[in-house]
Amino acid sequence: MQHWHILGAGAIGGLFASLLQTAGTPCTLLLRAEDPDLAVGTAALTLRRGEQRQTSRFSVSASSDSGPISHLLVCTKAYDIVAAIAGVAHRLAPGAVVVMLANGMGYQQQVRARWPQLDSFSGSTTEGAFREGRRAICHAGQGSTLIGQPGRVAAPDWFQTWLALPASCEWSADIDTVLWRKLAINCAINPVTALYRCRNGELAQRPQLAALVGELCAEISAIGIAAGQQRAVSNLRQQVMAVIAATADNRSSMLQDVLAGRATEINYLTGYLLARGREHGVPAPRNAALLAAVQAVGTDNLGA
Ligand code: KPL
Repeated sequence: MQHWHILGAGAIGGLFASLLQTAGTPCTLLLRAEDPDLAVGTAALTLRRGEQRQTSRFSVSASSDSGPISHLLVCTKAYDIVAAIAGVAHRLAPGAVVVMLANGMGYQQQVRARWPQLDSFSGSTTEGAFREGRRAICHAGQGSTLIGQPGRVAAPDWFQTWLALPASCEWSADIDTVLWRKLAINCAINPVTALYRCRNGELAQRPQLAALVGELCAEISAIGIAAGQQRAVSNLRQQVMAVIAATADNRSSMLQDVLAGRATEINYLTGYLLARGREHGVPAPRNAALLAAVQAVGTDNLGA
């Protein structure tokens, strides 16, 4: 029987913990020093979909405990992933499964380089969930989740559990393209909304912002093509406009971070993109200006 430990029980971590446990797979929430909402012992989380509410009870363990962890789902912010895994590394035996579900790129390579003995996987989700309170999560929009491991075509056995969840979860034989596509879309939307403090839909409605998004897309595509990611960035502008239309009322995750005074994921989005641009000699002045502007607003450290 698989037993999953969840690091980062925010909206997405809490959603997957609830989905896994409801489907019969036990989950333990991992407490980090900076989690004010949890205490070691047990915790109840209520998942709301429209008028339907379902409460699940989880065991909560401190990261610093000593019990072994065989399957770890990490849903922290991108800039926290390496530190969060370091906090439980003593509990992870060689071959332990680690699934990382966060925006951005760069941390996947950092984790693989630091803990090559772990079986680490990356994912991308479009599930729409937000915290409604300390112990409640609203599952506002059903999306889909893709999980994979660079170079691995067939899904590992443990993934059968995820296939059985009441959510759309699929194995991706080409996770790099999936992550790059999400990175490209986030780079074109998130920093602009964070800087202009607007909802996603305004990027289509305000001509000046729509023009900026178009220029960003052109630079992102040029870098993606130079980095061998043609498939990820094909028709990027259309893909971005479709996401803007589908999420018009949303505040992007980066805008939410800025409004809450938290660090943003800019270094794992635009920072990662610009590093690939430098590697391939592709300039991206619009993206570089946005990186500097968002770094000036937030409290970000260069990590990617
Ligand atoms: O992924 C997102 C985010 O906010 O991080 C988008 C797709 C832009 C939706 O808001």
